[in-house]
Amino acid sequence: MLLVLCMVVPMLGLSALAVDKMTNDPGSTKQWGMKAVGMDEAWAMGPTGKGVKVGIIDCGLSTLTGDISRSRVEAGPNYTGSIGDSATDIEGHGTFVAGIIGAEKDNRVGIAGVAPECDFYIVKALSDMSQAVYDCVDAGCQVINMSMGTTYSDEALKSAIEAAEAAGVIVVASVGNEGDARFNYPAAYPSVIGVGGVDQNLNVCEFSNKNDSVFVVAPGEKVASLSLLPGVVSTMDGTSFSAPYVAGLAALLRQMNPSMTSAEFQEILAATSKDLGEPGYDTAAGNGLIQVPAALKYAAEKWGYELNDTSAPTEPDEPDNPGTGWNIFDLSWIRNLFQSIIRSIFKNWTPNLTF
Ligand SMILES: [Ca+2]
Ligand SMILES: [Ca+2]
Repeated sequence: MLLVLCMVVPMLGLSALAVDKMTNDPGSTKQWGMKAVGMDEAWAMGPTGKGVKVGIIDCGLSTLTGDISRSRVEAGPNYTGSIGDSATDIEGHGTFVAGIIGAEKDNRVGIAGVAPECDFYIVKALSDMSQAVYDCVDAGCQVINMSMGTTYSDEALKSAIEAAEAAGVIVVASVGNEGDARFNYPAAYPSVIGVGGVDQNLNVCEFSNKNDSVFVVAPGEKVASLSLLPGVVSTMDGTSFSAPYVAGLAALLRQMNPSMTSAEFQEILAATSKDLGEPGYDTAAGNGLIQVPAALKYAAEKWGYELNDTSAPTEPDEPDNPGTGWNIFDLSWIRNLFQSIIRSIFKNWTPNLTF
């Protein structure tokens, strides 16, 4: 089976447009994509993906980045033959995808993801997509992200996707980077949310495939996320990195309503995404660019869910450098304690101890 991860070879040179700092994560100013989908507002609205298990079928997830704690990651099967279990990654694609979905927010490391408190179930698979889908369903995933595709339909994969739909699991997939009208599977199956990419000017990326498998678009160029180097944020291009924004949104909505179906998710996306290009649905931008605050509000209204009131004035953020006064980062009390213990042990004959 010919299968490609939906990434574009990174181009050196232009860097992403900087945006205002939205969180205390150092890569925040590179996260133009989070701003474009409204996360600067949505992070304060309440849902964080807590309690929702997101399956990622990819090349693994490295927990050495320091921005997705090991306790959030369940390692599923590894079908790739690469070393390590599924909670490792030597290529970086899966880790980058996971960061967009759910990197921890305001922990002063890396970036912030759409659903910063979701749980992850990782299957390392690059050719056994259908088995990996069954694994995610069996593991109780509510959402599956597949930033990959193959250009011909395969009965086994089709059946697996149907089984996921029957089990109420929402599958999100990238539409592919050939830049033409060809279909990629699983994105082109009707129950799967196919996601294309836009650049920083909200134009549909040239490489993003254009056909009726495109349900919505999300940032796909110079997308910032976690590299394999701890603490280092990099930027990448590809519809691989658009799908995880939508998977993250699915996790937020699934927290609000654990029984949301794929059809309901499609209804919410179609009603709340920002139309781009030709008026109405088109095969380049689908129903438009996802808008997370509008989607959460629409869903809250639909389900009678109470979101945080973000119109109320909020407390100013804690400054990055704590000022004068007591703070937990001042460890001089430990030094003082040790000094007094050592002094009491050595009594009067160690007057010149210094720390
Ligand atoms: Ca972070
Ligand atoms: Ca349009």
